[in-house]
Amino acid sequence: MKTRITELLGIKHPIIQGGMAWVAEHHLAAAVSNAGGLGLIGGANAPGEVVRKEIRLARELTDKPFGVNVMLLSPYAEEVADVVVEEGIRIITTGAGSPEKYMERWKEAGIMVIPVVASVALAKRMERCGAAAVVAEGCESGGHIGELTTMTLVPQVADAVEIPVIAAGGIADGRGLAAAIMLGAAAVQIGTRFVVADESIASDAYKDRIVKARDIDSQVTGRSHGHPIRQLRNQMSREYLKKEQEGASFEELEYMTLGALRKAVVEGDVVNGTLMAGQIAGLIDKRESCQDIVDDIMAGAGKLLSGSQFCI
Ligand code: TUI
Repeated sequence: MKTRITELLGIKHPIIQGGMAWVAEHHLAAAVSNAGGLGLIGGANAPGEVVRKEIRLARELTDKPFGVNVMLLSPYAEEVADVVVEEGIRIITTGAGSPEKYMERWKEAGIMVIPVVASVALAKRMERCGAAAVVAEGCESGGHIGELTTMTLVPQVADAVEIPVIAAGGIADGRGLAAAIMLGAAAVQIGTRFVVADESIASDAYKDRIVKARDIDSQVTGRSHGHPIRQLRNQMSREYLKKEQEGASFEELEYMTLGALRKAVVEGDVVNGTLMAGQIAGLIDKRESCQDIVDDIMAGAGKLLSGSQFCI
């Protein structure tokens, strides 16, 4: 399936892996790229030198294009912004903010910048300052989210900008890809389904929670202080919400979740860890390789879209 995004990024399939903190490291990124999608290394809260190492390790595992996600709330965002240039990265996505202050630096280095946006206003601003595309991410996504759903955000962003739009949030199969194309997107970004991939280093316990999740098993914490995070319900999310309802300060809540994502992903602590995952977790019922995931999505979408005028 050729779209404006497959042509722009030089990839076979219009599937981009989310830049998930702790999960999106070199094994997963390389496996998604080798499967014909675009793998991403998630910079998350990692120092620049850690990201540099991840980039070099990914290069040993794939000769296909892959990118780096720069998480703009990271205390290391500035040094990661330099590392991606020094390492010759060609594709950057950004999350959790506006990358305006890095745009000139990245564009001068010939990098395609693809900001994740949660509103039409930010999408337009990103187009004006030279973004190559945008990811329009709905609040069905796991992790840090905006307000709008994918169904409402994607067509409004697609109408507002000329650059290609990548849909994210609530997409895990061929139906999701086909629907995204119908809404005006030229590709999808997928997170939760790749967390359970064989090549994902996420703990068995984390993967099991996603595979067993039902439709209603995610909830959003942190709305009261403006950092909403979608995750699967567990003791941690319940305690957090209770404290939040009791009016706990931002600092107290932050302290509570310090290192909690690592606990879930790396240590497999699904009781005290933060189990970031999207609403589509209920649809995901097995572990498989990235190649099988990509092939399944493409086969499903191919059937639905055959003869469609929406692909190029
Ligand atoms: O960034 C994400 N998802 C994430 S980042 C993350 S790590 C984290 N840890 C603690 C606190 C916060 C994050 C876990 N999940 N997705 C991309 C995304 N970006 N979703 C929403 C946004 C967004 C929201 C508002 C981007 C820009 C924005 O406004 C910026 C502006 O200046 O208008």
